[in-house]
Amino acid sequence: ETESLAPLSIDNVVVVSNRQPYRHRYEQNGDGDGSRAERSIAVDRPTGGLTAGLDPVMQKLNGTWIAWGDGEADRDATSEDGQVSVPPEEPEYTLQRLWLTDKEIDGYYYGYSNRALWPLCHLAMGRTVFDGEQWRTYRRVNQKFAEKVVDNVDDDTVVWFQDYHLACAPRTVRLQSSSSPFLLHFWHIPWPSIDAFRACPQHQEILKGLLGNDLIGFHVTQYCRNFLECAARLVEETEVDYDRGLIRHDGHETAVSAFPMGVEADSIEQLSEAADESAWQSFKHRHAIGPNTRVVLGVDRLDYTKGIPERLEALEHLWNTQPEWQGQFTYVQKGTESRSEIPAYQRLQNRVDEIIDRVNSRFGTDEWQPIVLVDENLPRKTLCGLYRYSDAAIVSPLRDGMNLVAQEYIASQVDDDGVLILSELAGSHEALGDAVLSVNPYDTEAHAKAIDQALTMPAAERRNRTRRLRRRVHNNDLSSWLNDVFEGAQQLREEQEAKS
Ligand code: ADQ
Repeated sequence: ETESLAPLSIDNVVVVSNRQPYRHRYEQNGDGDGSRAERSIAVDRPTGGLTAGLDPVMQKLNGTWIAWGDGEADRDATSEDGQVSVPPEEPEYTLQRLWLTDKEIDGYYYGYSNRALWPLCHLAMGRTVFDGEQWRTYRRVNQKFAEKVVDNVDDDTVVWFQDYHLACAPRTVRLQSSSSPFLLHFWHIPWPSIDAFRACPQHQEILKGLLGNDLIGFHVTQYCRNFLECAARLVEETEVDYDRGLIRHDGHETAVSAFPMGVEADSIEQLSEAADESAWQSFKHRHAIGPNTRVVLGVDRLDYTKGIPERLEALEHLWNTQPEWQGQFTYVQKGTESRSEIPAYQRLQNRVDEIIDRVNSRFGTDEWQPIVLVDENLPRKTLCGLYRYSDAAIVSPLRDGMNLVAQEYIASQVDDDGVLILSELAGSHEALGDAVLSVNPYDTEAHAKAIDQALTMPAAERRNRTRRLRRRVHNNDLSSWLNDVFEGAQQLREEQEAKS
């Protein structure tokens, strides 16, 4: 993977993220009483996505990764000063852990990050909770992260912040560090329009925190435009150059740019090639799906932004208005429980269960169950097998920064035959272009029609569309995204040096 990375003149990188790339945990040996002598430490390593993609880069650059440590095994594996070398068997870089109390995790993670910023950025205004105490905790935890960064940088360091958990940290680093590291931030979720963002009582401080960065990346240009407008109109004394994507504030310049993220297309394709049809048949058998019943797939975290109830209602509408589809296909929802400490997520889970029960009892027969919910944890190869052998997939978020499931589904189509139904409101819709079957997830009738269309599409058209999509996903994969981000930082740094 790292072979494809262009040679970088960046050689000192500090990544800062909420989640850590390696997690230690105790494993029970035998059936003893759990005393220390009978336990050993195991390490969970990154599987898939950004963390897995960034890990080899960090190994190559011998960088530092700052994240919060979680639990007793993490503590026992970490030195006094919070450091642990990873990967454990052949150390290449430093994982720098910081510790948070339960109260801090509540206020910062389950609180402000996921009850204020997450719904705000996804335009779910009715679900936002702007709680003063949670906000102060968020700011304090950001201060903790910033202090760790300050301890680990010099003038040559590129600091890379990940996501909405760390909006305040960049400005603190800029103000408190005696050196001038290059600060880069990637925001993985949408940036809303000013009309939504100004509702956030802390909008000034969030924006100013982010304007501590030298470069901020978003998935698509619309989020960049929204951010530029928020900065121009909500932060006093800013100068914004919309054409060049530059914001000047407090004597410092921040560049804003789109870097559409991709997936590890080659390895997904290999896993999909390796997934054989007999494993697929036994998956179907395990879930009481007939050998000749077609399958439409959905893979999501159980999050209210993913449009799962809306999708289930479109399916219900289809089976109701076109009964000839009853018994013809099963919809398989792979859903992973997520953030279930938060009431809105518990309500969503209940609602999903309710609709599935209703639809299954309304249309189901002894031979056929319309909807199957799979909540078991599937290995990546099995997931790629599901992608490959299902007839169609529905990715219908109400709002999504990018959505990588859509791209993983395309990368898995080694037989060039699966149809992707994709929401117009996902960032990946802009990235994938016109060869997908588009849907507005709020439009139940059109959604049902798209499912009908996916299942009746002629083979030649499926092949044609899939080939075009696969090319796109391969040309814009995860390593090319990493390259673009690092190159963007490097270029800007050179420009800064030339100016000073
Ligand atoms: P997420 O909201 O988590 O990520 P997404 O990009 O769809 O959304 O998924 C990330 C990864 O999780 C994918 O690799 C996918 O395979 C895996 N995944 C999701 N549901 C799963 C399930 N039920 N079982 C197994 N694996 C599952 C956030 C933003 C997105 C953005 C990413 C990356 O919300 O918009 O694309 O970050 O920037």
